[in-house]
Amino acid sequence: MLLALVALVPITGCTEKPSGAELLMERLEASVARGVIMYGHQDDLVYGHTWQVLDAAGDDFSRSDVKDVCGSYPAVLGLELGELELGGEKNLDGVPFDVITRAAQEHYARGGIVTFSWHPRNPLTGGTAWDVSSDKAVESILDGGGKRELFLQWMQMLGDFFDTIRTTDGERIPFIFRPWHEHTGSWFWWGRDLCTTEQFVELFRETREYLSVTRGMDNILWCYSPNVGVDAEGYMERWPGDDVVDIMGFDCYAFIGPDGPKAASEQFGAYLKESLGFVERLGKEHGKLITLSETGFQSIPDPDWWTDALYPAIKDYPIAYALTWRNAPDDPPHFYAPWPGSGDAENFKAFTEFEQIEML
Ligand code: BMA
Repeated sequence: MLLALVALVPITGCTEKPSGAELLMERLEASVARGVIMYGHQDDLVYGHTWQVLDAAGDDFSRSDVKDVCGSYPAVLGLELGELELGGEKNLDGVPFDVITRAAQEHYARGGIVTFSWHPRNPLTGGTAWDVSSDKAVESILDGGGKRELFLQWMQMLGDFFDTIRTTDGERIPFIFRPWHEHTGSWFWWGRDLCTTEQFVELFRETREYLSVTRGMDNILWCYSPNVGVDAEGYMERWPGDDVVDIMGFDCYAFIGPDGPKAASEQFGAYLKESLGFVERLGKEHGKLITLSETGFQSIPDPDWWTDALYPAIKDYPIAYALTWRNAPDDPPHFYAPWPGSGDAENFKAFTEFEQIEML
Protein backbone atom coordinates (compact mmCIF):
# COMPACT_ATOMS: atom_id res chain seq x y z
CA MET A 1 0.00 0.00 0.00
CA LEU A 2 2.74 2.41 1.03
CA LEU A 3 4.68 1.67 -2.13
CA ALA A 4 1.62 2.30 -4.22
CA LEU A 5 1.05 5.62 -2.49
CA VAL A 6 4.64 6.70 -3.02
CA ALA A 7 4.41 5.82 -6.68
CA LEU A 8 1.31 7.95 -7.07
CA VAL A 9 2.81 11.14 -5.63
CA PRO A 10 3.94 13.24 -8.59
CA ILE A 11 7.42 14.72 -8.37
CA THR A 12 6.85 18.44 -8.73
CA GLY A 13 8.21 19.86 -11.94
CA CYS A 14 8.86 16.48 -13.53
CA THR A 15 5.41 15.22 -14.34
CA GLU A 16 2.80 16.88 -16.45
CA LYS A 17 -0.80 15.77 -16.12
CA PRO A 18 -1.50 13.34 -18.98
CA SER A 19 -4.24 14.39 -21.41
CA GLY A 20 -7.54 12.55 -21.63
CA ALA A 21 -6.46 11.05 -24.94
CA GLU A 22 -3.21 9.80 -23.40
CA LEU A 23 -5.06 8.22 -20.50
CA LEU A 24 -7.51 6.51 -22.84
CA MET A 25 -4.66 5.27 -25.03
CA GLU A 26 -2.88 3.85 -21.95
CA ARG A 27 -6.05 2.07 -20.98
CA LEU A 28 -6.58 0.59 -24.45
CA GLU A 29 -2.93 -0.47 -24.66
CA ALA A 30 -3.08 -2.11 -21.26
CA SER A 31 -6.18 -4.01 -22.31
CA VAL A 32 -4.52 -5.22 -25.53
CA ALA A 33 -1.40 -6.20 -23.52
CA ARG A 34 -3.62 -8.37 -21.31
CA GLY A 35 -4.74 -10.17 -24.46
CA VAL A 36 -8.41 -9.24 -24.16
CA ILE A 37 -10.81 -7.89 -26.78
CA MET A 38 -13.52 -5.53 -25.58
CA TYR A 39 -17.01 -5.97 -26.98
CA GLY A 40 -18.73 -2.84 -28.31
CA HIS A 41 -22.26 -2.11 -29.51
CA GLN A 42 -23.50 0.90 -31.45
CA ASP A 43 -26.19 2.99 -29.69
CA ASP A 44 -26.48 0.35 -26.96
CA LEU A 45 -27.82 2.68 -24.24
CA VAL A 46 -30.01 4.93 -26.38
CA TYR A 47 -32.30 2.36 -27.95
CA GLY A 48 -32.79 -1.33 -28.62
CA HIS A 49 -34.86 -3.65 -30.75
CA THR A 50 -38.16 -2.61 -29.12
CA TRP A 51 -37.43 0.53 -27.06
CA GLN A 52 -35.92 3.97 -27.22
CA VAL A 53 -34.79 6.68 -24.76
CA LEU A 54 -36.27 10.05 -25.66
CA ASP A 55 -36.09 11.89 -22.34
CA ALA A 56 -32.46 12.64 -21.44
CA ALA A 57 -33.23 14.04 -18.00
CA GLY A 58 -35.77 11.43 -16.98
CA ASP A 59 -33.81 8.30 -17.85
CA ASP A 60 -31.04 6.48 -15.98
CA PHE A 61 -29.66 4.81 -19.11
CA SER A 62 -29.73 1.40 -17.47
CA ARG A 63 -31.47 -0.38 -20.35
CA SER A 64 -29.46 -2.31 -22.90
CA ASP A 65 -30.44 -5.18 -25.21
CA VAL A 66 -26.99 -6.67 -24.63
CA LYS A 67 -27.31 -6.47 -20.84
CA ASP A 68 -30.82 -7.92 -21.00
CA VAL A 69 -29.33 -10.95 -22.74
CA CYS A 70 -26.04 -11.54 -20.91
CA GLY A 71 -26.18 -9.48 -17.72
CA SER A 72 -23.39 -7.03 -18.66
CA TYR A 73 -23.10 -3.86 -20.65
CA PRO A 74 -20.77 -3.71 -23.64
CA ALA A 75 -17.36 -2.26 -22.71
CA VAL A 76 -17.48 0.08 -25.71
CA LEU A 77 -20.46 2.27 -26.60
CA GLY A 78 -20.69 3.63 -30.14
CA LEU A 79 -22.75 6.80 -30.68
CA GLU A 80 -23.72 8.56 -33.92
CA LEU A 81 -23.68 12.27 -34.79
CA GLY A 82 -25.21 12.32 -38.30
CA GLU A 83 -27.35 15.45 -38.87
CA LEU A 84 -25.82 17.29 -35.94
CA GLU A 85 -24.68 19.59 -38.74
CA LEU A 86 -28.33 20.47 -39.52
CA GLY A 87 -28.68 22.05 -36.09
CA GLY A 88 -31.78 20.06 -35.09
CA GLU A 89 -32.47 18.25 -31.85
CA LYS A 90 -32.15 14.67 -33.12
CA ASN A 91 -29.66 12.73 -35.18
CA LEU A 92 -30.47 10.95 -38.44
CA ASP A 93 -31.73 7.92 -36.49
CA GLY A 94 -34.08 9.99 -34.32
CA VAL A 95 -31.89 10.06 -31.20
CA PRO A 96 -31.96 13.41 -29.38
CA PHE A 97 -28.48 14.90 -28.98
CA ASP A 98 -28.99 15.49 -25.26
CA VAL A 99 -29.73 11.75 -24.95
CA ILE A 100 -26.45 11.03 -26.73
CA THR A 101 -24.54 13.30 -24.34
CA ARG A 102 -26.13 11.71 -21.27
CA ALA A 103 -25.49 8.18 -22.57
CA ALA A 104 -21.81 9.01 -23.09
CA GLN A 105 -21.60 10.44 -19.57
CA GLU A 106 -23.30 7.42 -17.98
CA HIS A 107 -21.24 4.90 -19.90
CA TYR A 108 -18.00 6.65 -18.98
CA ALA A 109 -19.06 6.93 -15.34
CA ARG A 110 -19.60 3.15 -15.30
CA GLY A 111 -16.07 2.64 -16.60
CA GLY A 112 -16.85 2.19 -20.28
CA ILE A 113 -15.26 3.58 -23.44
CA VAL A 114 -17.13 5.83 -25.88
CA THR A 115 -16.64 6.14 -29.64
CA PHE A 116 -18.38 8.53 -32.06
CA SER A 117 -19.18 8.04 -35.72
CA TRP A 118 -20.61 10.70 -38.05
CA HIS A 119 -22.70 10.31 -41.21
CA PRO A 120 -23.03 14.00 -42.18
CA ARG A 121 -25.27 15.06 -45.02
CA ASN A 122 -23.88 15.93 -48.40
CA PRO A 123 -22.76 19.57 -48.09
CA LEU A 124 -23.07 20.24 -51.81
CA THR A 125 -26.40 18.62 -52.71
CA GLY A 126 -28.13 18.67 -49.33
CA GLY A 127 -28.72 14.91 -49.71
CA THR A 128 -27.78 12.26 -47.19
CA ALA A 129 -24.30 10.88 -46.46
CA TRP A 130 -25.09 8.24 -49.11
CA ASP A 131 -25.76 10.82 -51.84
CA VAL A 132 -22.90 10.14 -54.23
CA SER A 133 -24.42 12.00 -57.18
CA SER A 134 -21.54 14.50 -57.32
CA ASP A 135 -17.81 14.00 -57.08
CA LYS A 136 -17.37 17.64 -56.09
CA ALA A 137 -18.73 17.51 -52.53
CA VAL A 138 -15.36 17.13 -50.78
CA GLU A 139 -13.75 19.69 -53.08
CA SER A 140 -16.56 22.13 -52.27
CA ILE A 141 -15.78 22.20 -48.54
CA LEU A 142 -12.00 22.45 -48.75
CA ASP A 143 -10.14 25.75 -48.88
CA GLY A 144 -11.47 27.84 -51.79
CA GLY A 145 -14.61 25.71 -52.27
CA GLY A 146 -18.14 27.10 -52.54
CA LYS A 147 -19.32 25.28 -49.39
CA ARG A 148 -16.31 26.23 -47.29
CA GLU A 149 -18.29 28.47 -44.95
CA LEU A 150 -20.88 25.75 -44.40
CA PHE A 151 -18.16 23.27 -43.53
CA LEU A 152 -16.56 25.67 -41.07
CA GLN A 153 -19.99 26.02 -39.43
CA TRP A 154 -20.25 22.22 -39.25
CA MET A 155 -16.87 22.05 -37.58
CA GLN A 156 -17.98 24.61 -35.04
CA MET A 157 -21.16 22.65 -34.32
CA LEU A 158 -19.17 19.47 -33.91
CA GLY A 159 -16.78 21.22 -31.54
CA ASP A 160 -19.69 22.69 -29.54
CA PHE A 161 -21.29 19.27 -29.22
CA PHE A 162 -18.04 17.60 -28.17
CA ASP A 163 -17.70 20.29 -25.56
CA THR A 164 -20.80 18.85 -23.85
CA ILE A 165 -19.08 15.48 -23.43
CA ARG A 166 -17.90 16.15 -19.88
CA THR A 167 -18.19 14.51 -16.48
CA THR A 168 -20.36 16.06 -13.78
CA ASP A 169 -17.13 17.70 -12.52
CA GLY A 170 -16.73 19.40 -15.86
CA GLU A 171 -13.74 17.31 -17.02
CA ARG A 172 -13.70 16.43 -20.70
CA ILE A 173 -14.46 12.73 -21.18
CA PRO A 174 -11.88 10.96 -23.35
CA PHE A 175 -13.37 9.30 -26.42
CA ILE A 176 -12.54 7.87 -29.84
CA PHE A 177 -13.70 9.80 -32.93
CA ARG A 178 -13.88 7.99 -36.26
CA PRO A 179 -14.80 10.50 -38.96
CA TRP A 180 -14.85 9.92 -42.73
CA HIS A 181 -15.11 6.16 -42.29
CA GLU A 182 -15.32 3.48 -45.00
CA HIS A 183 -13.76 5.91 -47.45
CA THR A 184 -12.23 3.03 -49.42
CA GLY A 185 -15.73 2.28 -50.71
CA SER A 186 -17.79 4.72 -52.78
CA TRP A 187 -21.13 4.78 -50.94
CA PHE A 188 -20.51 7.99 -48.94
CA TRP A 189 -19.84 11.39 -50.54
CA TRP A 190 -16.28 11.28 -49.13
CA GLY A 191 -15.65 7.83 -50.67
CA ARG A 192 -12.94 6.66 -53.01
CA ASP A 193 -14.48 7.60 -56.37
CA LEU A 194 -15.84 10.88 -55.05
CA CYS A 195 -12.62 12.70 -54.16
CA THR A 196 -8.88 12.50 -54.71
CA THR A 197 -6.40 11.07 -52.22
CA GLU A 198 -5.08 14.58 -51.53
CA GLN A 199 -8.59 15.89 -50.88
CA PHE A 200 -9.42 13.05 -48.50
CA VAL A 201 -6.19 13.49 -46.59
CA GLU A 202 -6.80 17.23 -46.33
CA LEU A 203 -10.35 16.62 -45.07
CA PHE A 204 -9.21 14.24 -42.35
CA ARG A 205 -6.27 16.42 -41.31
CA GLU A 206 -8.40 19.59 -41.21
CA THR A 207 -11.04 17.92 -39.07
CA ARG A 208 -8.39 16.88 -36.58
CA GLU A 209 -6.65 20.25 -36.73
CA TYR A 210 -9.88 22.09 -35.97
CA LEU A 211 -10.91 19.97 -32.98
CA SER A 212 -7.49 19.15 -31.53
CA VAL A 213 -5.69 22.42 -32.16
CA THR A 214 -8.21 25.23 -32.75
CA ARG A 215 -10.59 23.91 -30.08
CA GLY A 216 -7.81 22.43 -27.94
CA MET A 217 -9.58 19.09 -27.44
CA ASP A 218 -6.88 16.81 -26.11
CA ASN A 219 -9.40 14.17 -25.03
CA ILE A 220 -9.94 12.67 -28.50
CA LEU A 221 -8.26 9.62 -30.01
CA TRP A 222 -8.55 9.60 -33.80
CA CYS A 223 -9.52 6.42 -35.59
CA TYR A 224 -9.07 5.74 -39.32
CA SER A 225 -11.44 3.06 -40.60
CA PRO A 226 -11.40 1.80 -44.18
CA ASN A 227 -13.82 -0.91 -45.20
CA VAL A 228 -12.98 -4.52 -45.97
CA GLY A 229 -12.30 -5.22 -49.63
CA VAL A 230 -8.90 -3.59 -49.81
CA ASP A 231 -5.43 -5.06 -49.41
CA ALA A 232 -2.67 -3.49 -47.32
CA GLU A 233 -1.82 -1.05 -50.09
CA GLY A 234 -5.45 -0.04 -50.52
CA TYR A 235 -5.79 0.35 -46.75
CA MET A 236 -2.89 2.83 -46.72
CA GLU A 237 -3.72 4.60 -49.98
CA ARG A 238 -5.44 7.53 -48.27
CA TRP A 239 -3.62 7.36 -44.94
CA PRO A 240 -3.89 10.85 -43.42
CA GLY A 241 -0.53 10.54 -41.61
CA ASP A 242 1.04 8.93 -38.56
CA ASP A 243 0.79 12.29 -36.78
CA VAL A 244 -3.01 12.55 -37.03
CA VAL A 245 -4.22 8.96 -36.57
CA ASP A 246 -4.08 7.16 -33.24
CA ILE A 247 -5.98 3.96 -34.01
CA MET A 248 -6.11 1.87 -37.15
CA GLY A 249 -9.68 0.65 -37.47
CA PHE A 250 -11.37 -1.58 -39.92
CA ASP A 251 -15.06 -2.18 -40.84
CA CYS A 252 -16.11 -5.65 -41.92
CA TYR A 253 -19.60 -7.17 -42.18
CA ALA A 254 -21.03 -10.58 -43.04
CA PHE A 255 -23.55 -10.54 -45.91
CA ILE A 256 -26.06 -13.24 -46.71
CA GLY A 257 -25.56 -14.80 -50.15
CA PRO A 258 -27.29 -17.48 -52.23
CA ASP A 259 -25.66 -20.25 -50.17
CA GLY A 260 -27.27 -19.20 -46.90
CA PRO A 261 -26.12 -17.99 -43.47
CA LYS A 262 -23.48 -20.64 -42.67
CA ALA A 263 -21.66 -20.05 -45.95
CA ALA A 264 -21.86 -16.29 -45.35
CA SER A 265 -20.37 -16.75 -41.86
CA GLU A 266 -17.55 -18.83 -43.25
CA GLN A 267 -16.75 -16.34 -45.95
CA PHE A 268 -16.88 -13.52 -43.41
CA GLY A 269 -14.46 -15.33 -41.09
CA ALA A 270 -12.02 -15.94 -43.90
CA TYR A 271 -11.86 -12.37 -45.19
CA LEU A 272 -11.87 -10.89 -41.71
CA LYS A 273 -8.85 -13.00 -40.73
CA GLU A 274 -7.04 -12.17 -43.91
CA SER A 275 -7.66 -8.45 -43.42
CA LEU A 276 -6.77 -8.43 -39.72
CA GLY A 277 -3.52 -10.10 -40.71
CA PHE A 278 -2.32 -7.08 -42.66
CA VAL A 279 -3.92 -4.53 -40.32
CA GLU A 280 -1.92 -6.10 -37.47
CA ARG A 281 1.26 -5.80 -39.51
CA LEU A 282 0.50 -2.17 -40.45
CA GLY A 283 -0.28 -1.37 -36.82
CA LYS A 284 3.15 -2.66 -35.80
CA GLU A 285 4.89 -0.77 -38.61
CA HIS A 286 3.20 2.51 -37.70
CA GLY A 287 3.15 1.99 -33.95
CA LYS A 288 -0.66 2.15 -33.81
CA LEU A 289 -3.31 0.30 -31.91
CA ILE A 290 -5.73 -1.68 -34.12
CA THR A 291 -9.46 -2.30 -33.79
CA LEU A 292 -12.48 -3.83 -35.51
CA SER A 293 -14.37 -0.53 -35.60
CA GLU A 294 -17.60 -1.96 -37.11
CA THR A 295 -18.78 -5.48 -37.69
CA GLY A 296 -21.93 -7.63 -37.67
CA PHE A 297 -24.36 -9.78 -39.58
CA GLN A 298 -27.75 -8.08 -40.04
CA SER A 299 -30.54 -10.05 -38.27
CA ILE A 300 -27.85 -12.59 -37.26
CA PRO A 301 -29.36 -15.38 -39.37
CA ASP A 302 -26.58 -17.77 -38.32
CA PRO A 303 -27.43 -18.51 -34.64
CA ASP A 304 -23.81 -19.56 -33.95
CA TRP A 305 -22.23 -16.52 -35.58
CA TRP A 306 -20.73 -15.18 -32.35
CA THR A 307 -18.79 -18.26 -31.25
CA ASP A 308 -18.24 -19.94 -34.61
CA ALA A 309 -17.56 -17.03 -36.98
CA LEU A 310 -16.69 -13.81 -35.14
CA TYR A 311 -14.71 -15.25 -32.23
CA PRO A 312 -12.40 -17.59 -34.20
CA ALA A 313 -11.72 -14.79 -36.70
CA ILE A 314 -10.64 -12.21 -34.10
CA LYS A 315 -9.13 -14.21 -31.24
CA ASP A 316 -5.58 -14.32 -32.58
CA TYR A 317 -5.32 -10.60 -33.33
CA PRO A 318 -4.45 -7.80 -30.89
CA ILE A 319 -7.56 -5.72 -31.55
CA ALA A 320 -8.65 -3.35 -28.79
CA TYR A 321 -12.35 -3.97 -29.41
CA ALA A 322 -14.92 -5.36 -31.82
CA LEU A 323 -18.04 -3.21 -32.19
CA THR A 324 -21.24 -4.57 -33.70
CA TRP A 325 -23.73 -2.18 -35.30
CA ARG A 326 -27.11 -0.99 -34.02
CA ASN A 327 -30.47 -2.58 -33.11
CA ALA A 328 -32.87 -0.17 -34.82
CA PRO A 329 -36.30 -0.01 -33.09
CA ASP A 330 -38.00 1.37 -36.20
CA ASP A 331 -36.56 -1.24 -38.56
CA PRO A 332 -36.97 -4.70 -36.96
CA PRO A 333 -34.61 -6.69 -39.24
CA HIS A 334 -31.89 -4.05 -38.78
CA PHE A 335 -30.21 -5.50 -35.67
CA TYR A 336 -26.63 -6.63 -35.12
CA ALA A 337 -26.64 -7.56 -31.45
CA PRO A 338 -29.00 -9.90 -29.60
CA TRP A 339 -32.14 -8.92 -27.71
CA PRO A 340 -34.22 -11.08 -25.39
CA GLY A 341 -35.78 -13.64 -27.71
CA SER A 342 -33.45 -13.25 -30.68
CA GLY A 343 -32.27 -16.54 -32.13
CA ASP A 344 -28.60 -15.88 -31.37
CA ALA A 345 -29.09 -14.85 -27.71
CA GLU A 346 -27.67 -18.03 -26.10
CA ASN A 347 -24.76 -18.07 -28.49
CA PHE A 348 -23.98 -14.42 -27.75
CA LYS A 349 -23.95 -15.26 -24.05
CA ALA A 350 -21.44 -18.03 -24.72
CA PHE A 351 -19.32 -15.55 -26.71
CA THR A 352 -19.22 -13.09 -23.82
CA GLU A 353 -18.18 -15.93 -21.50
CA PHE A 354 -14.92 -16.50 -23.37
CA GLU A 355 -12.17 -15.25 -21.07
CA GLN A 356 -10.75 -13.13 -23.85
CA ILE A 357 -13.95 -11.15 -24.42
CA GLU A 358 -14.31 -8.19 -22.11
CA MET A 359 -17.61 -6.67 -21.13
CA LEU A 360 -18.16 -3.86 -18.65
C1 BMA B 1 -26.08 2.86 -41.10
C2 BMA B 1 -27.49 2.31 -40.96
C3 BMA B 1 -28.41 3.51 -41.07
C4 BMA B 1 -28.03 4.58 -40.02
C5 BMA B 1 -26.54 4.91 -40.06
C6 BMA B 1 -26.11 5.80 -38.93
O1 BMA B 1 -25.15 1.88 -41.24
O2 BMA B 1 -27.65 1.68 -39.72
O3 BMA B 1 -29.73 3.08 -40.86
O4 BMA B 1 -28.78 5.73 -40.22
O5 BMA B 1 -25.80 3.72 -40.02
O6 BMA B 1 -26.39 5.25 -37.68
